[in-house]
Amino acid sequence: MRDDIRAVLRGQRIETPSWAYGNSGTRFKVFAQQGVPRDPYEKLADAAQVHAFTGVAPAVALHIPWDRVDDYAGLARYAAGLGVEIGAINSNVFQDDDYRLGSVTNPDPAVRRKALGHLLECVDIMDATGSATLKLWFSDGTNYPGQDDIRARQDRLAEALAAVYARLGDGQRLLLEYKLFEPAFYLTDVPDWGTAYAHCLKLGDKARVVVDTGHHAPGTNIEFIVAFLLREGRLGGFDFNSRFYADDDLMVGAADPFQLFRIMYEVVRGGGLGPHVAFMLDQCHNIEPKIAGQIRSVMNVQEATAKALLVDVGALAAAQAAGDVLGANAVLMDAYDTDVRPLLAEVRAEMGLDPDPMAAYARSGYFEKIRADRVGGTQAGWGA
Ligand code: AOS
Ligand code: ZN
Ligand code: ZN
Repeated sequence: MRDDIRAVLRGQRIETPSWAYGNSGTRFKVFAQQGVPRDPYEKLADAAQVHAFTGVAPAVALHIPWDRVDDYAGLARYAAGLGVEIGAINSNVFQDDDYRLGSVTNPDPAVRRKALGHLLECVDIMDATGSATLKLWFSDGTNYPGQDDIRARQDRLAEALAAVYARLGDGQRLLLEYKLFEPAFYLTDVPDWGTAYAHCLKLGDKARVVVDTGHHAPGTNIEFIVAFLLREGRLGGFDFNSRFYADDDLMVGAADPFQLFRIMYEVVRGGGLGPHVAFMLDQCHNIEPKIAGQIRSVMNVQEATAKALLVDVGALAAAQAAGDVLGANAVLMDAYDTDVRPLLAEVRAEMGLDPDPMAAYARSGYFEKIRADRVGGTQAGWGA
């Protein structure tokens, strides 16, 4: 197997979310699991296990206020001591009663000021933790036609984004996430990549679009969006997860590994495998064990990446140029149909890791230890 492919796989970087380690559920039920973290420090400790067994998950996304602490610089030092670092700072302007009619697009200027204040606080936390990325997702929208003025809400959104953008320091950037619907059911203020892209273009080069794979209408060609944004230099990252129906937040690669491969092929094709694109997981493990679920998810991304790297680009270009429809498709499918698990096992061995992260984690006794040590673990704050 080519050395360059192995090197890329060794250098891959997948960020796990702090909220994946806490209890989560749906609006019907949150099933509490044993041993879940009681505070952000314990979430980092769990994330460090995912990195220890995969070698490619060195960053942990935080969510404010779910991960609120007194000393963020201290939290970052604690992370470093565990061998991980703080990744994207995720803002939360969706959980207060004040946000019933929206946050930065709310018709009430006082609510808008409050929401902006939180977003700016998140940049302070980036300064303290050394995080380079602010991830913005707005639940803002309306439930009924006529409820509010669509254009005015776009104006308010643009105003808030400009204020946040102006606060970013050197080396910091803003990722704007879009979502088709939910919690708003009629209109969402950032419903699609085009809206996010247009706002990012106006803001400047430090603003990029983040693609959450669960945030599209069924049948949407997500790899097209990825190809387009990469071509324009505006793909900031991914929130990876799987969906069967809506924003299911299941393990990435579980519902449609072929789609994940197609996305990763466009990432490779567009030069997106690098630090300028953040490969984040945005998942909730409602019924399956959380740390093992994260390890499995990281491995699923690795497998899709390995297959994407295996595409014979020369043969593909030749078939495409010749108009050989079936030949071109066969080149892509050959890569997808390759069993890359032996290759990844070798890559892990080269990194000094156990070739089978799931089994190694299970053998480690970590879960048994946290189950005994941690009593009264907390809910992630999500999906209740
Ligand atoms: C919400 O649906 C989005 O996917 C968010 O990215 C995310 O789940 C939330 O911001 C958690 O912090
Ligand atoms: Zn997301
Ligand atoms: Zn989501």
